[in-house]
Parts: sequence; structure tokens; C-alpha cells
Amino acid sequence: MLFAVILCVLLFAGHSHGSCPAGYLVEGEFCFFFSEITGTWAEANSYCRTFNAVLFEPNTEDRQTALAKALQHVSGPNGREFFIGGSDFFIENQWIWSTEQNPITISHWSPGNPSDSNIGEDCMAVVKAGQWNDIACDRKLEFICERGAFGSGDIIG
Ligand SMILES: [Ca+2]
Ligand SMILES: [Ca+2]
Repeated sequence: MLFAVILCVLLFAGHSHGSCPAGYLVEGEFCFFFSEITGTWAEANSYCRTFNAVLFEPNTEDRQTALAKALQHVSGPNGREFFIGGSDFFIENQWIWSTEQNPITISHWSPGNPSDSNIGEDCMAVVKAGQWNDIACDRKLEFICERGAFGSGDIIG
């Protein structure tokens, strides 16, 4: 854990600039926050919102590309997973982005996913390699929050 904290400090010191809040990683026009703690998907959602942010939603190809680039700055194996803002919690296999409840129209699922394995997997994670995986919502994972750039505090949905 301490290692992760130190790593994040180094990471953000190397890549952040004035247009994002302190502690965020800038990639293109987006501000990413990689959590130093783990939580369920719901806890991750709440944590982001506490800081006027949301779980990152790669709802366009540009945003997915920025996410994949941001993840290249993260250490660990390619399979290291982070919660992001998609789910099929309400209707199985109907994936939506959580802030606007819009259907998910692009696809960057890893091979074999969404798998809805075991007793069900209804929340979206992204692996360090940039592809999506559905995972049980009550698993505890690190997560990625997003906040609007340029100090506006606006949430980019
Ligand atoms: Ca599911
Ligand atoms: Ca899965």
C-alpha cells in the first residue's frame, strides 16, 4: 500500500499540470484520478462523487483512447483492474453508463467478456491493458474517477 501511495505521488508529480485538480493525471483534455484505496463499485461511485467527480466513462473512442494512454502510466501487470462507470446492474446484458444511463454503444471488452460469470458480473472494470471486463459489483477494486479539466469543476458525462 505504501508503495502504491509513493508510486502515485511520483506519477502525478510527473504528469499533472494546472488544468486538473491536484492529484489528478492529465491525459489529453481529461483529468483522471487513480484511487489509492479499494472499494466495491458502489463505494467507488460514492468516493468519486464526494470529490465532485464520477467514475470514468469511456463512452467515446476518444475517451477510451485517453483512458488507455492514462493506464500506460500505471504500474503492475496488464491484468490489474480498476472500476469504471458502466454497469448492467438493472437489466442483464444491457450495459449503460451510470451518470446519464445511456446505452453503451462502443465495445472494448476483452475476449470472452462480458461473461457474467459465477453468480453474476454487473459492473465494469478496465484492465491496465485498456480492455473492459465485467466483474462482480461487490468485489473490491481500485477505481478511476474523472473530473472536468480547466478547473471548471464541471462533470464531463
Ligand atoms: Ca451482467
Ligand atoms: Ca467478466
